[in-house]
Amino acid sequence: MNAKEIRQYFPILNQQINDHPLVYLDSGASSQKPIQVIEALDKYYKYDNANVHRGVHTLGNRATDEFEGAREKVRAFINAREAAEIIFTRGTTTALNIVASGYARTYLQPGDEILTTVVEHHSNFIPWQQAAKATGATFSFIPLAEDGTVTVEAVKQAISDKTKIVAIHYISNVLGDTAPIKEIAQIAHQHGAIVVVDGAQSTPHKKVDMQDLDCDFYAFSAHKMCGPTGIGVLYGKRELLEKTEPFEFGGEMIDFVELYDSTWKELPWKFEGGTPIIAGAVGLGAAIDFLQEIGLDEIEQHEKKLVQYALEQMEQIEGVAIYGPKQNRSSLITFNVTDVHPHDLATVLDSYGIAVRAGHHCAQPLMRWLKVTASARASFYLYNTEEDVDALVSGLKKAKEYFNNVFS
Ligand code: 7TS
Repeated sequence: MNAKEIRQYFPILNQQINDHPLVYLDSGASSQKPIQVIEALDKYYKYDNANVHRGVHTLGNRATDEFEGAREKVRAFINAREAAEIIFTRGTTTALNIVASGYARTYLQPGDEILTTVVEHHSNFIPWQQAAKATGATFSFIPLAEDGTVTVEAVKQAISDKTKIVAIHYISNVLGDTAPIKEIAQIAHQHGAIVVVDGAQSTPHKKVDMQDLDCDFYAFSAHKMCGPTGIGVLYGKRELLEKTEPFEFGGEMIDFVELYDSTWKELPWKFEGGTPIIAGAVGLGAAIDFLQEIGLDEIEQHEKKLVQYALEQMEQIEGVAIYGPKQNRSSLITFNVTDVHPHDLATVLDSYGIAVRAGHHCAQPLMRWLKVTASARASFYLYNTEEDVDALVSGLKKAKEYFNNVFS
């Protein structure tokens, strides 16, 4: 994989920010989009746009074929059994809320348990916290290892027959650890619980296989994997999706509407009320084609090498504290520099054209566990190079110097 060649597909990367070449290290928040995806959206709107599932006219049929074709691409991409198990949503957040609302709130009873971790992004935390509050279920946490990782042992100890739902990240957006989802699913199933996986940070960076992982629900967002904003996916096993109540009611998701009751369309459309995210699905399909052409294994290898290269250099800088596991880390590094607020750090880095994220990363319980209020994060993707890492390291050194001078 040649990241320098790949960069040519991303027009946005070819620009100066504050008189420096842009070094985009915030793909964990949202990735950039290749020309292939931009052109697919352009083509759809220029030549094929119409509403889906209703018309007999040619544009309507074309749009429907492209929309449902994208669903099939997603199915193959994550190796789901059937396209009906792929629900298009607004993103990971909506996907997880569908399960928390239509499944957890419908079926949990007082005394049942939702098991999660304090590592979760708020999108995979608050929906469960609120579902527990609404149903009287217990909200419990798998204890973390010292480096913040989730071990199979810890899951075995935390789970019980009261556990009905295990809600967990595949890759954390702060620590970059990879949770042992396949083993967790096996353990959960032995206890009669289901596993809901937040795949927002895993799907862009590694091959994922629903049948191999055997998780019950899985959520991800297109905008973190070269696709457009406004669309994501909820995967669910058919029998569980059948049991899950619809999240939104309205046009397109009904079979029959009577005065005092209604019935729902079959899967997946039962969850896609209103005009669906047609162009978004087309864009997501193009993003999948793009990623597959390069190869998810190649992307993962490239990022692991970059992260290793970055870690080696960042560890040398005095006063830099890095969070998360040392080994087997995915595509991001979250850190702090002694006596420098991460927002100030990110502002100085931006003055050198380097984009990193600073803040609590929508993971306040984890910040508390780490005993920090905020942190900075550099996140990498297929278009990042060793030169980007060098720029970050040099930027960090300059920022440290700047703050040392200002405050000494
Ligand atoms: N889960 C994880 C692990 C995430 O990283 C994010 C977004 C979400 C859920 C929510 O995804 P959305 O597309 O519905 O917003 N994470 C980040 C981030 O780390 N910085 O900005 C957004």
